[in-house]
Amino acid sequence: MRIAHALKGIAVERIPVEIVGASAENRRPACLDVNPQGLVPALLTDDGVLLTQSLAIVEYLDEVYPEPPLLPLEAATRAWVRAFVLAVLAETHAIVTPRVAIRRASRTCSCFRRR
Ligand SMILES: N[C@@H](CCC(=O)N[C@@H](CS)C(=O)NCC(=O)O)C(=O)O
Repeated sequence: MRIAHALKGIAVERIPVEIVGASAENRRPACLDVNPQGLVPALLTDDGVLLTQSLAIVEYLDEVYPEPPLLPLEAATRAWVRAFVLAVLAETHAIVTPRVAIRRASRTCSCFRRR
């Protein structure tokens, strides 16, 4: 989202949210009031609409601010870019984000727990 904003030349107010460890803010009421999923990024538009999910937000930015376009013109190259995005979002990031990584780590540790 940051890269999309920069490429489009859109100025936004950015509010950092701690998502790791005991000081994680994303599961606290102040953040859950903004995004009940407790995830970042979230984008509040000038019209007061809250958008979530990074791909949906980036596509929204590309539709509302079409220049410069984020996707290449040629169909096969567009497909390559979309495949890369999905590999990161759907297959890689989904298993390393804190809410998932912490559960996976605790499960792995329990395999080696002494009796
Ligand atoms: N599919 C979502 C994933 C959002 C997501 O997992 N964001 C991470 C930070 S990059 C997060 O908020 N993690 C908090 C957590 O796992 O508790 C998207 O693309 O926006």
